[in-house]
Formats: sequence, structure tokens, C-alpha cells
Amino acid sequence: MNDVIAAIATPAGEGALGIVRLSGPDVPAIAARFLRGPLRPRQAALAIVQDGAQPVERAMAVYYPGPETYTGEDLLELTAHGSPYLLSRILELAVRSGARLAEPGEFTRRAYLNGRMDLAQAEAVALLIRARTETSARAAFDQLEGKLSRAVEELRLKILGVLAVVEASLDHPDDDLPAFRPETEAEALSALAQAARRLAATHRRGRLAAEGARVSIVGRPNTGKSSLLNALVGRDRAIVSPEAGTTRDTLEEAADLGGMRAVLVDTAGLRDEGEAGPVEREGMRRARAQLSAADLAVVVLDRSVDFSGEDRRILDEAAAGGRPVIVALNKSDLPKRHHREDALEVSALSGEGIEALAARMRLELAAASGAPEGETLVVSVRHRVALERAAEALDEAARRTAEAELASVHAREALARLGEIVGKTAPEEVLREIFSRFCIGK
Ligand SMILES: Nc1nc2c(ncn2[C@@H]2O[C@H](COP(=O)(O)OP(=O)(O)O)[C@@H](O)[C@H]2O)c(=O)[nH]1
Ligand SMILES: [Mg+2]
Repeated sequence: MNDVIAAIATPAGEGALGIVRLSGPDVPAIAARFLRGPLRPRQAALAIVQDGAQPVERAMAVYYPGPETYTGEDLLELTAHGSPYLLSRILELAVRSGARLAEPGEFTRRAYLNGRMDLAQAEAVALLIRARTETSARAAFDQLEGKLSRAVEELRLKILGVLAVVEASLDHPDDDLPAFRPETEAEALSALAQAARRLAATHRRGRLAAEGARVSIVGRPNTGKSSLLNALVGRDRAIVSPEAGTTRDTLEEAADLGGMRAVLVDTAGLRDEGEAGPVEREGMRRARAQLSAADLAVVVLDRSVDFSGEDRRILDEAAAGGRPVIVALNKSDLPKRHHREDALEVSALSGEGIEALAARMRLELAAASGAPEGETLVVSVRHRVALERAAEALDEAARRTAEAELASVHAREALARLGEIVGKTAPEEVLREIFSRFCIGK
């Protein structure tokens, strides 16, 4: 990290303002080659961007001397007019003056490597940038503020406490150590395993909060699934046709159900496989795969035709595994052939009942994703897996306390797994994978 990196930090496209960022040692020296005007630490200063003797732009420069900066290095932010041409021109001048183009996430990677934030916090930066709803932004913000890191650190400290006792018994086997009783330590380790599992289990809610819920719209052919998706997202996303079997592949569309992000998935109609051709059968297979991964199922029934055994089977399949199900009784504008107490009457055609359906979806999802106020949420799969592995290692350690040496090995394994979350023990591949998902300039 002895070079200076530079990038445009604002999104591509015209805007009122745009920002070019530089970080590394020697930032002032490089800046002096293409900026005219004094840089005052942590104060906005007018700087003329120069290409040789020619002025190119008037920018607002803020110079942050390291190490108390985002990256832990000297940092310079140039705010200019938000013209893609001007911004790339400024970037080019910075590069010609000795900086190099930053890779995706490289600023945050430096922040992590320089100890300005741990790995979980660095990952939260990407989550926060991607957050689109209140719940996802809050989960990301909490993680960035170190909430998850603190929970993990607390676990680590408790494991270290037990480990100290266990290892003391190894170092001084002949001493009478009243502190070491295998059963007591086993209990303590099991309790820690449970705590790690409880934290891992918040991932379901954490993922819902961050990515939005997946909602599968399922039903027999022609009940109006595609029409319903269109009505819910407010535009003609899916092809609607009176011809049964029109939707053959699954189709996804993000919807904002009043502050709650959800991904709606339209699926191929489900019917007797024996009557379907190979493409339709593949469509049904995909529909079922989507359904099994859904956080909520909306089963669409056509109330203008008789309720059938196929409808019954779809309802059962949708509810499998305790998944919440909403039954939409569609085509309320047509004469009804059957009725259900538990269903919401809607018309995808006229829009009747669609608001109520969206509200009901929001309610069901809130119940599934609603984290108790203040709860620490695990958002990423990586963290969940590390916690689960730590829990396994702790269980193993708990089983082995009679053989202190083995217990110690497994407890140390648990420490290493937890260390991966905050980056104390994260291998290079993990770092590369994490930071490659960032945008450039962050
Ligand atoms: N009358 C009426 N027709 C509808 C309604 N919803 C869908 N349809 C019609 O039902 C047919 C099948 O709709 P589509 O959305 O393609 O059903 P899918 O096969 O379940 O995706 C089309 O002709 C739609 O226009 C509705 O609420 N009322
Ligand atoms: Mg369809």
C-alpha cells in the first residue's frame, strides 16, 4: 500500500456534483502536480484543476491527512461538476501525476488492512450502498457501527475465558486447580455453542431484511398469476394470455410493498405432468424449485372455475415447511364458482383488491422478517456459516473436556472460525471475493 489510488466515487452519468477520490502516501505531492491552490487539512478549499498550464475545472478540495481517515491514509476528495467527461479528465490527470486507478472496493480494503474497520464492517459498507429499504439500511448500518462485531467479540472473549482454564490444567497438571472441572467447562462451552447458533439463526431474518423476501406466485395455468404480478408491480412485466401454459420460465421482478422490498416470482402454471410437454414440465420443475425457496407463497385460484384437486395439492405444497401462504381468489369481476373464507378476493384485471393483497403480503413478510428491536442480525451467508462451524467446534470441545488437550484444540478452532467474521483470520481469497463485489471508488 505504498502507492496512491484514485477513482471517481460517484455513479456514472450526469449529476450536479461528482467526486474524485485519492488515497495513499504522498497524496499532497501528487495533488500539487495537477491542482493549484493550497490544501488545508479537513477544510474545504477551492482548487483549480490544471492540465499543465491550462485550467480545466474549479473543484472543491478537502484534504484529510492520515491516519485518522476512512482509509487510514492521506485522503483527498475533489468535488467537481458532475460531468462524466470532466470527472474522467480529472482522474486521468491524477493518474498522470502518479496515482493509479483503484480496483473495486480498494478504498475500503485499505480501511480494513489499516485497521480502520474490521471485515464485517467493511462488508457492511457494500450492504449499505446497496440498501433500498428502511430495514435493509438499518441492518447494514448496525453492522457498520460494529454491532455484529461486538457480538462476535463477546463470544470470542468468553471462549478465551474457558480456554484459559482448560489450558491452565494442561500446563499445571499436578497442581490442585479448583477452577478446572470438566463438567463445568463442558456446560460453559455448550452454552457458547448455543449462543453462536442463535446468532447464526438470525440469518433468515437478516437476509430478508437485506435482500428482500422472495415471494412465489403459484397456481394452476390461467388463474391469472402473470396478471397478478403485473398488477402488483404496476406495469406489464409478464406476458398475459388466455392460452394456458404461456408462462414457461420463472420471471422475477422487484416490488416495494410499502417500504418492504420483495422479489416477486411469476411461475409456470402447475398441472398434471402427464398432460404437459417437455418444456412445460421443465417450467413446472422451475416453479416448484422457486416455491421451495420462497419466503412467502401467493396461491392464485380462479374463482370463475370450480375448485379442483390440483388446487388442493398446490395449496398443500405451498404451505410445506410452515411457509406463510396467502390465497388470492382471482377474477372477482367474473361470476363466482367457488368461495373460500381464507382467501382475498382480487381482480388482476380491474385492480380490485390488489392494494389489500399487497398490504397482506407486507404483513406476512413483516411477521417473518421482523427482528425484535435491537436484535443483532446476521446478514451474510459467510457469517452464518462461520458461526455454525464455530458452534460445531464448541460442541466438540464440550464433549472433550475430560481430555483437556482435545478440548483446547476444538475451542481454538471455534475462535478461528469467529475470527474469520471480523477478519482476524480471513484468508486472501475471502478478502478478494468480498472486495470484488464493491463498486469502484468505494
Ligand atoms: N376477467 C378476468 N380475467 C383475468 C383476470 N386475471 C387474469 N385474467 C385473464 O386470464 C387469462 C390468463 O391470465 P394470465 O395472467 O396469463 O394467467 P397465468 O397463466 O396464471 O399466468 C388472461 O386472458 C387474462 O386476461 C381477472 O382478474 N379477471
Ligand atoms: Mg402466466
